[in-house]
Amino acid sequence: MPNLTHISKLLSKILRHQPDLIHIQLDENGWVEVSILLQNLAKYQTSISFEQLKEVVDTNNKKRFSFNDDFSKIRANQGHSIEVDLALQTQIPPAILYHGTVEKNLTSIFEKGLSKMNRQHVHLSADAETAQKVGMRHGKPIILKIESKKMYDKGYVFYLSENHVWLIDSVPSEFIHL
Ligand code: HQG
Repeated sequence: MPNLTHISKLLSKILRHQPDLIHIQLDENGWVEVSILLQNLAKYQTSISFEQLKEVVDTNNKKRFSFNDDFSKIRANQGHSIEVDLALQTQIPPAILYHGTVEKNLTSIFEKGLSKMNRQHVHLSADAETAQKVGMRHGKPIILKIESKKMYDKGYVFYLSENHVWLIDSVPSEFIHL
């Protein structure tokens, strides 16, 4: 019986990056029918119940997934590498947002700015502590401060995901500070 973390990681992989893994397709907004997801998970990966799926959605530490209103569909809230339209709302950012990274990326980041790399957006955090955790996934974390309000005032568009990750297309180096 897979544990909740295992299910969450598998769902992230399928709903953000590789629906092909269990032969499902996401719609243009990133949703898939829960019944099809559970059926194909059982067929190609591991069998989980609707109750387990709901527990993962409800208890996930980063609120990575959402159901629609009648629980018939599910999607990842952000972090996709495949192209989906999350119909995100634009938002006015706070004065400063944070980005966690590692030293080996710094030369390139200060040369070219922050790019979305394999994802659909650059991910920024509202607090330094969260950025530290994001950076730690890649090694010893370095926290960059982003002058988000200044960017907003210059016309850059910011989005806030369902689970409170700030998203943007790119951040030019002039707005990035150590
Ligand atoms: C770096 C997790 C060189 C960037 C987290 C990062 C987040 C550059 C890496 C979410 C660069 C990309 C995303 C440039 C950016 N030159 N390196 N020009 N521009 N980078 O994993 O932000 O747990 O795709 O600094 O909490 O680390 O999956 O992005 O180090 O919200 O839900 O390129 O993933 O969420 O790495 O993390 P990633 P990220 P989950």
